[in-house]
Amino acid sequence: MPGDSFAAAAADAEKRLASAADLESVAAIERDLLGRRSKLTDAKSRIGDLDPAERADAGRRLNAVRDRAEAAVAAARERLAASARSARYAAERLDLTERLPQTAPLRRGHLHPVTQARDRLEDVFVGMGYTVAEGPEVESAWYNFEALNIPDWHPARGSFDTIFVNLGEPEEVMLRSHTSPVQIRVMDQRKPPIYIVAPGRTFRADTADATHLPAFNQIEGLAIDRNITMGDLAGTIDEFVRAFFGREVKSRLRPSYFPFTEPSAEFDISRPDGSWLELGGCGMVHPNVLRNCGIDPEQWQGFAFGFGIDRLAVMRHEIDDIREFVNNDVRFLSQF
Ligand code: FA5
Repeated sequence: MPGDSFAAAAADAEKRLASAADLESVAAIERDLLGRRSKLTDAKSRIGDLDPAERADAGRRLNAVRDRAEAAVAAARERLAASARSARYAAERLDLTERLPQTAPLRRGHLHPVTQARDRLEDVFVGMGYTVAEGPEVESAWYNFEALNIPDWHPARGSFDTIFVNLGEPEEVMLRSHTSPVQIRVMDQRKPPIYIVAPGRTFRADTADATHLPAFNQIEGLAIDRNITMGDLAGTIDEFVRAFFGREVKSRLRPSYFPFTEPSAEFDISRPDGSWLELGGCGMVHPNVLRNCGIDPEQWQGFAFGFGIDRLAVMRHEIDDIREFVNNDVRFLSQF
């Protein structure tokens, strides 16, 4: 039978395919077995010599062996492709758990000096019995101005150099120009007695110079209780200045004006060279502000203050220029 020698060759080829080490050997085996001048072609041509009655049967058997041989070739190719893939994956593998040998000590960063000042301020006031409150950085005219007794015709609005946000009615939505709106938010929600501080970022269209930044930080303080006086305010400021600086820094109050406090004052602290730096404003909470929050000014009084945290940090570290804080020069920042 012509197919028999092909079947024997195919069985032998199957064994060789199973152990073929590369694609070229597979191609050579395929050519030899199934190609144009192969054992298959030879077997096919010899079918023609057979008795016509035997041809169909011989042809069927030959095709079956051929199909099996072709499948064996395809399987060998797939086996080699799979192992080539895994070899490539192994070569490309990244060991993400690898630890490089440490040649120099790791350098740790630390909190920004202004953040350190803010944390320290919170600690000082928490130590005095205050809790910490927060408010949003984008505010409405009601919270930033109106509830604070600054109606839209009031000239004090001009002094805040407000940065408005293009949302809603013109000049209705803004980046808060001070932390005083947090006073209103707290009094809206809590009943007196209230003792809070509210540190946070504030924004003004101020040109940066040695003592101004367009985005800076303030801390607001609010104390509402029965029988609070200006003396309590002065004592609180004194106490905090001493606790914050831990050294002899003098503070002074100067009469001033804010629509939301009456009487109002500005307070300065002394620099090492004897000059004064304005730190913030303060005063007794205006009765209109208490009324705007549903608090009866006949029963409750309070004081409020607000000052610049960046300015405090400048003082604490005796830095000449507040802009150093936002230059992000690691050589400068790593000193603190
Ligand atoms: C106010 O913002 C009032 N809300 C403070 C206040 C609160 C008064 C409660 C009464 C009762 P003033 O505009 O003066 O006030 O700002 C307060 C402080 O923020 C300034 O003294 C200064 O320390 C700081 N400050 C103001 N503008 C800047 C700026 N551009 N860069 C850095 N610090 C600033």
